[in-house]
Amino acid sequence: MFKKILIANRGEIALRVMRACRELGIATVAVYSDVDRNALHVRYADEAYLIGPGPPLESYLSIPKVIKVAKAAKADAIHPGYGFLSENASFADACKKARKVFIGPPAKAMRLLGDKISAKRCVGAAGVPLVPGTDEEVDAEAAARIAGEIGYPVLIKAAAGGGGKGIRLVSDPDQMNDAVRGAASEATAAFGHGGLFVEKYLSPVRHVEVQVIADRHGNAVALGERECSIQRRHQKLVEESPSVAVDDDLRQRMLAAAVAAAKASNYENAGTVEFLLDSDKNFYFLEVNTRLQVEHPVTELCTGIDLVAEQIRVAAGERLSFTQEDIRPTGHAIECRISAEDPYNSFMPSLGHVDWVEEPSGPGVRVDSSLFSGAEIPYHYDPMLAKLICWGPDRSAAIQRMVRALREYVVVGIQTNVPFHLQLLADERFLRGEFHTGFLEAEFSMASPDGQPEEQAALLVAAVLAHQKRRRPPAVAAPAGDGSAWKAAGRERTLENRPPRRGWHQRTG
Ligand code: MV4
Repeated sequence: MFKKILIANRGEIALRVMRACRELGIATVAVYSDVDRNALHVRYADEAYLIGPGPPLESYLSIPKVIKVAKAAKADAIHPGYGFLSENASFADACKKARKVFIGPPAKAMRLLGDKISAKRCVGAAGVPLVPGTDEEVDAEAAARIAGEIGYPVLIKAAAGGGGKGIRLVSDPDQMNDAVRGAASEATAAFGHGGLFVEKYLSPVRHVEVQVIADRHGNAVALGERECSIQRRHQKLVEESPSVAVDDDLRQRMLAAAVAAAKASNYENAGTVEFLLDSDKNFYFLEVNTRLQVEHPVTELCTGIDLVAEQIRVAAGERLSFTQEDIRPTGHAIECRISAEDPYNSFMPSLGHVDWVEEPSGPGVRVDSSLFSGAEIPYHYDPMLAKLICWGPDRSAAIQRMVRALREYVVVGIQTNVPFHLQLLADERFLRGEFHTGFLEAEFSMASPDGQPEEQAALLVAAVLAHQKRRRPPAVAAPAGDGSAWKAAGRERTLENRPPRRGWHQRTG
């Protein structure tokens, strides 16, 4: 087993990985940028090295800098977390060259699956259903011919793409030339490769993904599905497992397809096989994410498996500690991504100083967080600060627990999207499980802070007043420890001064 692991990441995921290392008795090495000097992952690690300024290209994305620290600190292996270098096959090569184990799939599998065209060809050949379209690169002429055959609307997608970049919707032949030109230039700019393919545009669809993990001894196991349709501009906001749309028969087929995709690509380590699921319960392979994902805790809470510990073990050459038959997911788990974004202001990033934080806890609640009182939220990185994950015996118990936990969240100094989550979790369609990938953008609108629908013109004045109230910097609730702040805020109650007709348990704030 490894003695020391370098974690080439920051924020909550760096902490998550280090916690697994510590439980396994493995020493941890952090890397950090200037603006992360006081970050939690730096304090948690056994050793930490400054690697450069805030912009990711000069720090967390710099392969030479990360490799240099790994060598100097004598780390045996490198865990890339998600984002940054996690899906960079050249980084996996660089690790190998420096004789550091990359905790992830082989570079060859990363390259095969990173190209969506070769991924479709490989996974399709294993019998997994594909969206009607091409598994070959197309130009505008070929795209128009194929679209004529499968019927409009179609999507033009970048082979090097993923996560929504380099995609164009084409509803009729007139739009084809512009769409192909636009997608190709966007893909070239973003990925350095402008190859395109065509697919029938399926709508409405759900986004359902299957967690897999494989060892280097030919064992591959599927750990259940996650429903990820609650997203906005390709950013997931809420994930849950199991999916309300997946019954036992469908699950068995989707999990078998995911294992077939892993085996066909000679996959090793943790990965996620993404599918689209239509309203007739047909599923179609989309792509494979060759990393640990943000939403992995949802699967951990239902299966009891520590995915990061398992990633480390299989990267060290061990066999998976379980078989497919051992996996019996129990209950229901939901994750809300907590980010520094103002849901009342089109999810604008809300950066700066965090004056005070109190995070939820209690039965069935997990908080994977990089927040602390006094934290600075830098501008250079993703605004996701924490993940709140709740488990319950069934979906409604998990949701009730999540509502309870969200109400416990206190973050003073910056805006967070907690109010969005509370409103979503009260939405009838969400509660019935009736949603698709277009739900948030097409069917959900954020109410104003006092709970009134924003679009009601008659309430404009009230909304503006509420807005101004919200904008005023909140009083810092940092208690002095002797209750004086509470008393000064006029919130201290005794039996004598108790206001009439207000129950003790009634919220006063
Ligand atoms: C699709 C699709 C409908 N039909 N492909 C968007 C990101 C990329 N990874 C795949 N995406 C989609 N591909 C076909 N043939 C709809 C989407 C899509 C989507 C997929 C997953 C999660 C959120 C999404 C939001 C909008 C569109």
